[in-house]
Amino acid sequence: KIKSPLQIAREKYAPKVPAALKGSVKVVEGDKTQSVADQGEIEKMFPNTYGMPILSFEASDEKKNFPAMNVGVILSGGQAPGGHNVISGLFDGLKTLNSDSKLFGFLGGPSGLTDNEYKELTSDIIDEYRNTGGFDIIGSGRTKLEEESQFDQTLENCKKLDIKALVIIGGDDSNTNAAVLAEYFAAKNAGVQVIGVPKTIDGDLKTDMIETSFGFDTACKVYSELIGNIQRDANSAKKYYHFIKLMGRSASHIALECALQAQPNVAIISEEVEAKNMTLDQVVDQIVEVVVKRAEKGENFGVVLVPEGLVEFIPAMKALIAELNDMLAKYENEVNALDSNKERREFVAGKLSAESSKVFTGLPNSFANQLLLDRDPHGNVQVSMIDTEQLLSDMVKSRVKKLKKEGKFNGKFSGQSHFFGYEGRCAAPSNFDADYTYSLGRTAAVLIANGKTGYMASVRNLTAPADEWIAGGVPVTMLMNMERRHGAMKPVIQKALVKLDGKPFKTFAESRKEWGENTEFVYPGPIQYFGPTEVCDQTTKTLQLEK
Ligand code: FBP
Repeated sequence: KIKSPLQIAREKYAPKVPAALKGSVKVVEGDKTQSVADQGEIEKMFPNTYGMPILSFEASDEKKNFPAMNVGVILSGGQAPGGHNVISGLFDGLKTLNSDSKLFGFLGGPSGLTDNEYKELTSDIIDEYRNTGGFDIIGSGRTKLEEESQFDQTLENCKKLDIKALVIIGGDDSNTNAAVLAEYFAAKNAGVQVIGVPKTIDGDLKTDMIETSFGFDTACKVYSELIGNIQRDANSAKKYYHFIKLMGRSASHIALECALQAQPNVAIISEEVEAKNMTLDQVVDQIVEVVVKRAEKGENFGVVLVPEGLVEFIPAMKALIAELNDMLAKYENEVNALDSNKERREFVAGKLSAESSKVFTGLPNSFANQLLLDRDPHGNVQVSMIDTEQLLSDMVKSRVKKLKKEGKFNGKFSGQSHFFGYEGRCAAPSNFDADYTYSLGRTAAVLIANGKTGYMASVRNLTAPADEWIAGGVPVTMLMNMERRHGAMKPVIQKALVKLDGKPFKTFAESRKEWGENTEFVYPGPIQYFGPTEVCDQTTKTLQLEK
């Protein structure tokens, strides 16, 4: 196999870990916990795993002997840089505790567990993937594990391999499933523990105890590099407005972080749009205002960042999408049986409330069609398939055309649209993500060896040097609340959205006027893996500001 010189050099990188993980570990129990909301209902649904204490690890002199154990691992959902290091950290952690322990990787995501598709991960395989991006070591998938028959099948397959614990590396939905599975196994006294690991580039799986999900750092750095490059191109040619949609299915953490890094002219933050009860037209107005101001200075170019999840945060669109989700779940067969998009749109419009029907029929057809696309297995709209950046560019274009006719705009407007998503999800992890994920893997091994279940591996104090990071575990039920999914109320991990009173957003809001009217672009450049620590080991601006 041919490897790039960087790949070869990166193989030798030894990830940094918290001091407590360097030798024997003492597990210290903190306070008992509660779910973030709906405590009564969540407690009833998780009688065996609700309320467990927070755990933190301390270095210890006591040498303990742990029996050999077989452990299974899956990667779930969208790729995020560092997944391979979670697995290599888990592998090294298990082998350190007992060299006869074995690690099995279930293939292709959660379906590997039910279909019993697996491979043993040996040191030869692990060594090939250290510090690399991607999830290709065992693959990933989005199958939802929620039926009891799937749980029983999983248990049967674990028993065949004498597996004592499963590690589920996933986002909010997958960790929700991990909690449900942990509770099911605990209730049955099945003898299989379940540990989650917080993954997603979206950065929306976080609390005080889970300061960031892995992959967010690397993905934002890749996108910020590209945004910087486009900004320099825009500033050189001075003829285009670039509309860049950034991944992040729901929260706008990625858009906000990239804005803080690159200082574009406009960055829409969905959470603000929702809080201010804005319409799509008002979002467009905001952009047009910047375009007009810049034109007055002769600057007919710029960069606009658009979060992927925007449409779901515009209140009227949100109401429409919620109705569509429930309705498409109910009439799935009828809608699928129709031959043309036109028929589908008409059928759907007839089933919506009067208000939503008006919003739906007022949308451009191509955009309305995109709202009817298949939901993902968790019942979410697949926002990465909706061209919001193009919609906004088109709407700005027609608005400035009108202003020109009225004599209120003297400049030029020409839009280009881009979508940055997949190009960031499998990048070679930054030093931060390589260190953080390896530490999370080592943490998961300690949680397992100490008999814990229903916990998410947690490594915090992340703006300090890795040596001072605090490793431990957080009960997954602590992050849960009740939400409507597929037309029914379900216990799920609450998504962490951008806080409008938080320092990252406030910092952005204080500067955006200047960034809009002037050209104050910053060019972050590519991720550096070797070199001075201020270049190579910086965390995200979000983490630094949230500290
Ligand atoms: P996860 O929440 O599973 O980590 O996935 C995040 C994400 O990258 C979103 O930003 C994006 O909307 C979605 O995955 C795209 O999914 P797919 O890979 O199925 O197209």
